Amino acid sequence: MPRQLIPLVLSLITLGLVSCGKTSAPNSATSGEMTVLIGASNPMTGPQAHLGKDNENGTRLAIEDANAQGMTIGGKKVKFELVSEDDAADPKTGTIVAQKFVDQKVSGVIGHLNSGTTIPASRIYSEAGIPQISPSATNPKYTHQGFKTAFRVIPNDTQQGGELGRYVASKIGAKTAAVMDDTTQYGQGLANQFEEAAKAAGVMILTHEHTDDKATDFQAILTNIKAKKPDIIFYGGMDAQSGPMMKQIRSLGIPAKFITGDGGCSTEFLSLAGTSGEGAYCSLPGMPIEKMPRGEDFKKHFNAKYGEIQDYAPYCYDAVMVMIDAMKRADSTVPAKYLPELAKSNFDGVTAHISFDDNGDLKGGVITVYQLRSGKWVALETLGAKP
Ligand code: ABU
Repeated sequence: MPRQLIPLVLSLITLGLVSCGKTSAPNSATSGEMTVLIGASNPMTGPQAHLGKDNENGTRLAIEDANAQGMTIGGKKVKFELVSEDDAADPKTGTIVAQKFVDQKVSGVIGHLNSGTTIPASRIYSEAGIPQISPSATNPKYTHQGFKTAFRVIPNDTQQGGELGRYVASKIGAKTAAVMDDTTQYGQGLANQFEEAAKAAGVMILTHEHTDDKATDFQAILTNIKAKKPDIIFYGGMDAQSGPMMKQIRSLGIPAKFITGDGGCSTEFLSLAGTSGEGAYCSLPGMPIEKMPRGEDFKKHFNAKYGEIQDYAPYCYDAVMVMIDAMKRADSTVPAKYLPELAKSNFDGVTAHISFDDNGDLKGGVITVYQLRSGKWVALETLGAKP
């Protein structure tokens, strides 16, 4: 390109009059084909990047499968396109990403991964009328703010914390517990729900300690916990903390059992905790993958392309598919047109049959408790209403 033309081309790019490699404008119809943007926001950097990648891959797989079906919506052949953003699990960055998605006119959002990003972002999507389905954020507040655009495809922490609190009393036989959380909306919220249910089931809570979602050294807190001799330690937080914490619990000679929620129930926990993790308990919303309606097929399909599932990839896949199903029934990808259909979903997903209550929460969700045995998470029991 002649050097004298460069300033002109740069100006046109800034004004959006020249594309940077795209063949069609987003969410637009050209020559009979319509490109529909689906936003996905996850932590793609930092200590939770492995979970963010897992979510992104589950979302991408669904979009590829939907495109392979060659769908026609509103008389146009549709091509779905993933717009993936890194919110770094940071609430402020989450709102910046949300505004970016609104400005890009995405048709829907799958995410965010964390409750701490999902909740503040949900107001922005609500004001813009853009449907949002979180595959992993479990803090109950997300769907209890009165936003018609907010949905999730997994049970929330009122259910998860409640089931875990009762489980340690009735099945593990704990009489005393130490509680710890990462001070995030997820970790602290889940720990509070656990504490309330455990107390109600007769477990004495000896202490409730707090760390954060960047910490890796828990020696001071664990030394305090050791002196209290709890039967069990509950941690509300993610695997980047619970993995190293587990090692430190054992290296300090603390004999207490250990239990955590879905944020620690990952493949990554197995490597981070190593052999110190043997005997640890965790929970994941939903049935074990082998018992999900189409779990085995999904696992093979996902493993062949991306390797082991970390945590939420099947839920990301379902979130995309239930959104597209609503678009098909509405015969429109316009948010205001397909949103009412999304609320009325009755969809046979990979993970469960998906329908939503008036808040946008999954109806009939269950929680499965696992134990780490010989280096693997083994499903012990599924709790709660059957889907
Ligand atoms: N549900 C655990 C991880 C995501 C979150 O709720 O923050």
